[in-house]
Amino acid sequence: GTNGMFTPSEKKKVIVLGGDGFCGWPTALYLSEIGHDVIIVDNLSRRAIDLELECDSLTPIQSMGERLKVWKQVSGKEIPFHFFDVAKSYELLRELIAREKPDAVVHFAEQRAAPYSMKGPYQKKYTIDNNVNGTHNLLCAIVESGLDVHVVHLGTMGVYGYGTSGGEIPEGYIDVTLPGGRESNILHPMSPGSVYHMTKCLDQLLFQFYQRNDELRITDLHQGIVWGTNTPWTKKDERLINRFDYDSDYGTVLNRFLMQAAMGYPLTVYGTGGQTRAFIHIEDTAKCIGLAIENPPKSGDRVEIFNQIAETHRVRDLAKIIADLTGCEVKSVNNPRKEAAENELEVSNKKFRSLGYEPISLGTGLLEEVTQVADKYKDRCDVDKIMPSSFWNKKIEEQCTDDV
Ligand code: NAD
Ligand code: USQ
Repeated sequence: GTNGMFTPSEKKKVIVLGGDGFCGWPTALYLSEIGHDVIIVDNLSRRAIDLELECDSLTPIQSMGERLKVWKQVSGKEIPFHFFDVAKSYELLRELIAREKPDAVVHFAEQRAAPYSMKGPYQKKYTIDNNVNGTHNLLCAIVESGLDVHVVHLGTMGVYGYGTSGGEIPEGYIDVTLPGGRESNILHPMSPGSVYHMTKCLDQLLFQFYQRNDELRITDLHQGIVWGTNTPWTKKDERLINRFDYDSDYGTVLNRFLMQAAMGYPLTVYGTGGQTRAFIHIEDTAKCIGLAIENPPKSGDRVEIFNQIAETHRVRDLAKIIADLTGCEVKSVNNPRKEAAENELEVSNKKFRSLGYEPISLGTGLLEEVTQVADKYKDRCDVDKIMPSSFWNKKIEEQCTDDV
């Protein structure tokens, strides 16, 4: 049995926007596995960005047609796939929702890499257009449909920012006393660290507005950095394998370190590595979304916010854990980002815990990731894609390139 899985109280129809991606694919399989009727929408833009960046998933991912054929063979379940752009094809989205009448829409379909969003004007503008329009189209289409559809959005811990505020980060909202003494409960102040993170802050305002104006039922999941590759469902057949990004734009820190360890490449700690971040395993991403679908807010309730995280770690501590495990070296490289060199981070995840979430912790499966995934596919790695190639501003770029 798979730890932490549950049988939903009722079978639901769920549209997964962005169901070809790193989080979306394993989540679609999980939701299908536990009995929901799943429909995937994706415009395959992530695969197209691989062409632009001249790199590829470390793991050999199959075409969507192949993925869905194999899933049918191993599970007996059919997942229809619709190829269109959620940000550009409003009519297709509206028609799909009106026709399928889903109970829930899970929204992963955004450009999610902070470094890519800072690469240049094209990527900045694309990230804003794609993410803000995609989210708005979804909300607008649900209102137009007149249906009571629960929106489950993948947001980020990064909306809170990584200052040294001190104290625990609550689940979305804080009590404040406004000037003049008025008591209020408001969204935690937002402090995005990239154009990408900024789009998630804009998404939050769209959700607040559509909840108040149209009583949409919305859950926003402030997710930490996802690590790992496979889940019990993507492991059912090698052709179901999940993507694994290791390049400096899309690779996230822990997965990059795992791949670097397998390659014998010194771990690329940016600056002092004093940055503290929140982490969650990919299998828990899927399970938490199952829990969110099972526990929708009631109509009229404010936007439900969960902090979707398992634990927090400092970057240099992560590097040390992996160095101790594998014997690899650790290297400090100039930080291509504008961010606090050192920060504390304490995060509440009480609500998910109260729903039965038991997180997979870092100790579990780390070495298996190195040997079964990173090491197994390391011939596919292009080492030229490891060092940073997006810089937060011109000054930082000069410092970083002077060093080389
Ligand atoms: P991903 O890029 O692998 O997947 C996103 C998918 O959405 C891709 O398949 C892409 O083709 C699709 N997509 C993008 N724009 C689209 C559009 N306009 N129309 C249709 N499809 C579109 O990213 P991911 O890592 O799976 O992240 C999914 C979501 O989870 C993102 O919103 C991200 O912000 C959030 N998240 C990810 C992480 C992480 O560590 N990977 C952490 C926290 C939050
Ligand atoms: N870092 C290194 N070395 C590397 C790569 C990154 O030291 O080789 C550092 C970065 O400077 C940063 C931290 O590690 O301080 C995290 O970087 P990351 O690329 O792993 O994660 P981030 O940019 O925050 O973005 C990722 C996902 C994004 C999601 C976010 C969740 O790409 O979609 O929203 O994690 S969160 O961190 O909670 O904002």
